[in-house]
Amino acid sequence: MRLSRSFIPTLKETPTEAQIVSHRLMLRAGLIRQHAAGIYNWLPLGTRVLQNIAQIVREEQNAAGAQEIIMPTVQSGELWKESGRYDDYGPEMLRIKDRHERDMLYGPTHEEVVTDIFRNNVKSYRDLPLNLYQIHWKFRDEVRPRFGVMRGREFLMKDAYSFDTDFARAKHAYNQMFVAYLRTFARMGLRAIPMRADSGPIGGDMSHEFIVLAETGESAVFCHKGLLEKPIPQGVNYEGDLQAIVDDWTSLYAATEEKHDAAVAAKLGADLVSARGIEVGHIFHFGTKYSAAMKATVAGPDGTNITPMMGSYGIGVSRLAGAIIEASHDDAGIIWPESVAPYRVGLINLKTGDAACDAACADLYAKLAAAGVSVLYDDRDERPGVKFANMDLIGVPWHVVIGPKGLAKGQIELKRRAGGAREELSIDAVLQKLST
Ligand code: 5CA
Repeated sequence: MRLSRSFIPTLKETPTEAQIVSHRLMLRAGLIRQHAAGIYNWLPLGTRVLQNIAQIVREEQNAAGAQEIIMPTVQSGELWKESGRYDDYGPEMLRIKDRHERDMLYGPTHEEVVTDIFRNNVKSYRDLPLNLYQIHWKFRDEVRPRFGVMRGREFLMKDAYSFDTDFARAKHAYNQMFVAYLRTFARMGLRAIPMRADSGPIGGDMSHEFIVLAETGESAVFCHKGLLEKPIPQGVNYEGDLQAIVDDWTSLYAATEEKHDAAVAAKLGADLVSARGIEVGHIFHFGTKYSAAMKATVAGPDGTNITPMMGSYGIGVSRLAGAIIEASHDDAGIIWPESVAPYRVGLINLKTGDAACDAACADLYAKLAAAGVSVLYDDRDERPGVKFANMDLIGVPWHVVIGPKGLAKGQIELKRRAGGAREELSIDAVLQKLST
């Protein structure tokens, strides 16, 4: 993409309404714009990041055996009356009447809808296990939307729902998501620590929140420092027994404020980390809470009905964009991990209008595109300082700088955004390095 043609409305001034760095940088780098309290437009750069995050989530869900679907955002209130949550959910639920005065709502979560799909379409125990997920918009009329996309009212969530015939199998489904989550967040350059958590309005008694430690996090959290270094599981066989991996992670103390036991934690002494954290994922096992209330059953091997055991598994996809920036930025701007960066390379033409610079940039731009590398090419007629500052703010991982002096010697500059290391290389060497 040529910067001269792109819609990336960056801001020079620090927006005063933004209290935390990720919100400031998302506004300044032109990723998002607020539409109403807690409701955002995602501009081209933000959209690319959101899609990259969603794609990692999708790949890891698929690897763990979950299947993607898309459920409606606007739901019928009738289902929620069946589960008993229509009245319980309270003012966080955006309630809507259609033209026939029927109770509708904008979905804050989808346990009822997925259980309805299940009861209408799954008839036999042979069709289990089943795990269905979607990556879709939710609305929760939060009392205090704040920190930009971190606590929005409309937000993008990955929500998965598992169905199993008995507790042992449901535990396996829970473990599959537990391990998939460790891998998902690690691929985004984040260390998310699973912590014992309250299940809140979703219900159930087995629940973990995945927490990224950050000073600006909304919750106080406590954990054993060993969890900060534990290796992420590789080459996982999701059909095999995952209990040992889960036990390895859960045997060390980790709890959110609600589940914190100060007496137990005190025994950890210097190994205890007390910090603040951002909840990027939350998994729940809640047994037959929804399947029983909504009369979802399948025929068992002997013909008698089985009420399936369920779990639900959420990831805050839009919140992650903010969490990644909280974890990876400096005074100059965002430092995107390669896996989620809106572009991999930022190409800076130091002297737009100079025939040699223009030709070299156009040539490298075309060759990188042909190699499948995404490039943001700053071809504007601007001062070098403006271009450097802008590319640092946007935070793409690699900056290639082409100017008349270097070009005369056959050299261009390659800079790593993270750490700032620079090298002088030939155009071919840069092409080779960035194409692998
Ligand atoms: N049905 C379950 C799991 S599918 C559920 O709704 N879980 S949740 O309430 O914990 O939300 C899942 C994830 O969505 C959270 O871990 C968090 O990362 C994200 N999330 C929740 N509320 C918001 C919000 N207001 N703004 C941005 N992200 C949010």
